[in-house]
Amino acid sequence: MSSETHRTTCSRDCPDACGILATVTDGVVTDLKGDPDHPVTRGFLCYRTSRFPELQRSGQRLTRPLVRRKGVLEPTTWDDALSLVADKLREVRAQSGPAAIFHYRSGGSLGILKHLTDLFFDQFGPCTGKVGDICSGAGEAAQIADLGVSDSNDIFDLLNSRHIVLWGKNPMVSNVHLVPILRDAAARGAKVVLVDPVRQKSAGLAQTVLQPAPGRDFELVMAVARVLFDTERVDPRARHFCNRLPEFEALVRRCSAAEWAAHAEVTLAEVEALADRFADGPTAILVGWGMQRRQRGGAIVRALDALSAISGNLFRPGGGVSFYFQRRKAFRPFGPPVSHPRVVREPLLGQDLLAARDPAIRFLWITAGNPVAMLPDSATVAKAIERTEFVVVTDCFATDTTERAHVVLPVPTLLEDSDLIGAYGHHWISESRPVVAMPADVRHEVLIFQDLARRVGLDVYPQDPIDQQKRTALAGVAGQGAGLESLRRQGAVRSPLADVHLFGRGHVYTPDGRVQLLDTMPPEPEVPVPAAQPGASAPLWLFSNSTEKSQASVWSGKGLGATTWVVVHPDAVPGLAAGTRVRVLSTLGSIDAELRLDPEQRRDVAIVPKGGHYDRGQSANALIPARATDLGLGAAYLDCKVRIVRA
Ligand SMILES: Nc1nc2c(c(=O)[nH]1)N[C@H]1C(S)=C(S)[C@@H](COP(=O)(O)OP(=O)(O)OC[C@H]3O[C@@H](n4cnc5c(=O)[nH]c(N)nc54)[C@H](O)[C@@H]3O)O[C@H]1N2
Ligand SMILES: Nc1nc2c(c(=O)[nH]1)N[C@H]1C(S)=C(S)[C@@H](COP(=O)(O)OP(=O)(O)OC[C@H]3O[C@@H](n4cnc5c(=O)[nH]c(N)nc54)[C@H](O)[C@@H]3O)O[C@H]1N2
Ligand code: SF4
Ligand SMILES: [Mo]
Repeated sequence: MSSETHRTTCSRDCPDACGILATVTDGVVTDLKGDPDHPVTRGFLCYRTSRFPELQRSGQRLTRPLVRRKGVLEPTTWDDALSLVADKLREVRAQSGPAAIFHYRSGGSLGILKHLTDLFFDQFGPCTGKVGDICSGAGEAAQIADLGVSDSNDIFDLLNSRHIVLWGKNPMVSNVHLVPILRDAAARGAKVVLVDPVRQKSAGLAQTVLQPAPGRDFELVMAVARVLFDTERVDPRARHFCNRLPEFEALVRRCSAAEWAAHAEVTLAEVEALADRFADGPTAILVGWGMQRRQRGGAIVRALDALSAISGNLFRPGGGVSFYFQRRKAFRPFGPPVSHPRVVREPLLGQDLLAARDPAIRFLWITAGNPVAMLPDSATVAKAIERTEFVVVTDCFATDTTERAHVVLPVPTLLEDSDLIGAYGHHWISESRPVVAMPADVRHEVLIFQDLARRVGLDVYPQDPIDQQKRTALAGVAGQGAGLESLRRQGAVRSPLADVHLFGRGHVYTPDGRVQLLDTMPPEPEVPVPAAQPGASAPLWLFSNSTEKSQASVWSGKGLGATTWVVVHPDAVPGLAAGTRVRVLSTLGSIDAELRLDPEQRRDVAIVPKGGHYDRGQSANALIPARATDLGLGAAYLDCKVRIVRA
C-alpha cells in the first residue's frame, strides 16, 4: 500500500477557496484535510467537501460521454460526441446565425480557466450572451454604484473591529472559514451582532441577535440612521466624502426612528443599541448574500453602504462594508469583451429562452450549472431546455439538467481538475492540480474546447497546454510574486493587487471619488400570495437557505433522501405535529416536505434547504417566481410566499 499527500485548491462556489491536502492510497483519495499553511483554511474543511471522496466514487458520477438516441442517453466515444456537437454548431450558425447559440455558464467551479469556455463562443460567434448574476448581482451593482467597486478590506482587518455586524449572513454554514476569524476578533473584545429574520446557526457567535421582518432591512437601516442624525453622531466629515447627504438625510427623516423600527418589526431599543455600535466603531458590516436576492436587494445594500459611510466606518481600519472580494482581479482575461448579438437575463432565463425569436435559441451549451434545479421557476426553465433543439451539458455528476441534455460531456471533479482559483471571501489566490487521475473517459474542459475548435476550424482559439494558459492568466501578477511557480511553491499567495484597506487612499472609486448616497425609497416588492384554502397556514415567507450538507444542488453524504423538509414556528401551523408530511404551496406550484418545528423562528417564515432536486419534487425553485432584483439583474428568490397544508 502506498500513500501520498497532494495539495490542491477547492474550486467550489464558496467564498473560502480552501487549500486541500489529499491523502491518496493506491490511486484512491482516502482522506481530505484543510491545508494548515493556508492562512484562511487553517487546517480544516467543511462538511460537504470533507465527504466529497464518497460522492466522487458514487453512482452519480459521470464517467463517459453520453448522447441521446431514441430518447435515451447512451454512452459513446468522445469522437462521436464531439463530431455530433461540431456538426450541429456549424449547422446552426450557418442556418440561423450565431445568435441562435447560447452558452450558459454558472459557478459550479470557480476556476479561472472556465472563462476559456466563454472565449470559444465569443470567437465562434459572438453568440447570445448571459447578463445578470443570480448569486450576487444586486449587491455588486449596489456597491459599484455607491463606492465604484465591490471588494473588501483584508479579511484579517476584522481583528481591528470593535463591532462586527453579520447582516443576513450565516458563516457557520456558508462561509465557515470566517468563523475562526470572528472568534479571534471576539477574543480581542469585538462584539458580534446578527441581523437575520431566520434564527440560524451563526446566532451562537453573536452577542446580539435581531430578527427583523423579511426584506425590511431597508427600514431597519433608516431607523439606525435616524437615531444617528437625531443624536448628532453622524460623522462630520461625511459631507466631504459623500454626495447627496442632505437628500439622504431627508429620506431618513421621512419617519421617526420608532416608525421605521415598527416597519422593520424590531424594537426602538434594539435600533438604539445598534446605532450605539455604529457610533462606537470601528464597526464592520459583513453583508450576506441572501437578503440582496429580493426585489429591493440593491436598495438594501445601498442603504448599508450609506450607513457605513455616514457613521464614519467606511474608511476606518476595522470598519467597511464587505459583500464580495474581487476574485478575478489578479487574473488577466483571455480575450477582449465582446458585444453579443443578443442577451438572455439569467434570473429570467426560462422565459427569455422561450421568447427568443429571429432566431430562436436552437443550440444551448451549459457549463458548471444546474439551472433546472437552481434558477427560479424551475418548471419554465425545464420546459425551455426541453424545447431547445440541441442541448450540451458538461458536468461531473448527473443532475436535473444533464437529464434533459442531448449530449452530456464528463469533466474532472474538483479533485482531478487543474486550474487557478481566486476567492470571493478573501484575497488569496492558488492553483488546483489533480490529486488523482481522472477516469479514462473524462476530459479537462480546456481540452474539450481545443478539440472542438479544431473540428469547427476556429484557428484563433488558444491551443496552448493548460500550464501555459495559467501563465497567461497570471501574467499581470507574475512579476509581483504571484506567478505559477510561486503558487506551486507556496500554495496560496495573497493577491498583490488587493489593498489591505480598500479605501485606505482616502477615497472611493466612483468617478468623483465620493460615496454616492441613495436618496429614494425603493418601491414595495410585489409578492404574490397563494389563495387561502381550508386547513392551510397563513402566508409565510419562503427561505431557501444553504445547509452544511450541500453545495447548491450537489449533496454530500446521504443527501436529502426521499423527502425534503420545511422548518416553521409551531404557531404557524396550528395542529400539525413535527414529522407530519406537508405540502408547501406557492402561486407557481407545490412540493411535499417533512415538517420541522422550531419555536425560535418568526411566525411568518418557512425555511427549506437550498438545492433540492427538481425531478424528485424537492426544489424550492419549483415554488419561486422568476423576478429580477432592482439592480444588477439578480434573482429575487426570497420574495416568495407559501402556505403549508397537510399533504
Ligand atoms: N454549505 C454551503 N455553503 C455555501 C453554499 C451552499 O450551497 N452550501 N453556497 C455558496 C454560495 S453559491 C453562496 S452565494 C454563498 C451564500 O449562500 P447563501 O445561503 O445564499 O447566503 P448566506 O448569507 O449564508 O445565507 C443567507 C442568509 O440571509 C438571510 N436572509 C434572507 N433574507 C433576509 C433579509 O431580508 N434580511 C436579512 N437580514 N437576512 C436575510 C437568510 O435567512 C440566511 O440566513 O454561500 C456559499 N456557501
Ligand atoms: N431557491 C434558491 N435558489 C438558489 C439559491 C438560493 O439561495 N435559493 N442560491 C443561488 C446561488 S447563490 C447560486 S450561486 C446558484 C447556484 O446554481 P448552480 O451553479 O447551477 O448550482 P450547482 O447546483 O452548484 O451546479 C453547479 C454544477 O456544476 C458542476 N460542476 C462542478 N465543477 C465543475 C466543472 O469544473 N465543470 C463543469 N462543467 N461542471 C462542474 C456541479 O457538479 C454542479 O452540477 O443557485 C442559486 N439558486
Ligand atoms: S466548499 Fe468552501 S469551505 Fe468547503 S472546502 Fe471548499 S472552499 Fe472550503
Ligand atoms: Mo452563489
